[in-house]
Amino acid sequence: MPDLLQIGGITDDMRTRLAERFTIHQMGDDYPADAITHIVTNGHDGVPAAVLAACQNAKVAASYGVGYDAIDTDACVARGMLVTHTPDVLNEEVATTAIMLMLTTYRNFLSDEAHARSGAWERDGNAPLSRSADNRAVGILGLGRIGQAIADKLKAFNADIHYHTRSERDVPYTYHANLVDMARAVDVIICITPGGPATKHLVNADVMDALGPDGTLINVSRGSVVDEAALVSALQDGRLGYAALDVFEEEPRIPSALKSMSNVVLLPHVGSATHETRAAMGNLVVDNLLSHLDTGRVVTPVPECAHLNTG
Ligand code: NAP
Ligand code: 8YV
Repeated sequence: MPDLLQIGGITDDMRTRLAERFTIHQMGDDYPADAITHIVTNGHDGVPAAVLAACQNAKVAASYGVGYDAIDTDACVARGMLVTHTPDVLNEEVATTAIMLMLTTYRNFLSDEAHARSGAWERDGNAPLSRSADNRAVGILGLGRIGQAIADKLKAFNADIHYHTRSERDVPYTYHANLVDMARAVDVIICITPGGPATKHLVNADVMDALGPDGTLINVSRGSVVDEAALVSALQDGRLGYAALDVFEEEPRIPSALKSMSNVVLLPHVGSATHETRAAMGNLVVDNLLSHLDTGRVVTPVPECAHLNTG
């Protein structure tokens, strides 16, 4: 059987399917680098340069996640290696996470829940009023597969939808070629672009200042998209009102300043983390690897590698 290098964890279902067709080697153990033909990894661990250099016969790296900024696709393409990811199967879940972050921030549900649970309701009376999440102007930064699912779900809240991408799309929302202009026009920005150098610190102090003291920044994309130090300063100074974050610059580290702020909601990168969606992602990872064994082609190559997917 061909040799597969496993980087990071995989689910039991993935292991069961993969073990029927591959000899699985775990990174960290001694593994036969020259024999490795396939690699399974994830959006956090990527494929370290040392592994790429050692596994000269690897033909496919299949990643568990849609974002692949942790993988050097240029280096993979240069040596004819296919990289796959898991688009679409997680759109609805990640969009739901973004909407839940927006609702939680506007309606102050975390402190309301604490008010109920702690006995403060009986002791001190009603919880303070919150802000309505309905009828808001929402700016989506990155209107791709997940951004569109977020826009669809926002219809239920009668949102006035704006978006910023590099290329304008044929959609019934207000397009802004300039991100600061969009920030001035909306109440909330939801970040859902890819990570990597092209989007690093796209959301900077100017964007936060334009969003303003009543504005809310939601990030479900990658921590690198938001300048985290600038975010802490903007929230501390009151130049930005609220933030809700699923992703951080140095995961799993979250700056302690953010942890102490009551106008911030924090999640540990759980945008797609349900049993159902993770099972669908895992199946797609395995489908890619088995398809390559059977046909020489993969199911969902990243765009940079699509021209190599010829079988
Ligand atoms: P996608 O379909 O490729 O959409 C990406 C969108 O971002 C496109 O609309 C693209 O439009 C825009 N974009 C790219 N670069 C940009 C730039 N420099 N400035 C402005 N807009 C830019 O990707 P997707 O499937 O929706 O996934 C998006 C990202 O979400 C993933 O890459 C991943 O990092 C993140 N994600 C996070 C979680 C989580 O658990 N929190 C889960 C899944 C995904 P243009 O090309 O026209 O600019
Ligand atoms: C996962 C994600 O947490 O798909 C992505 O890009 O960020 C998440 O779905 C991650 O990739 C798991 O490896």
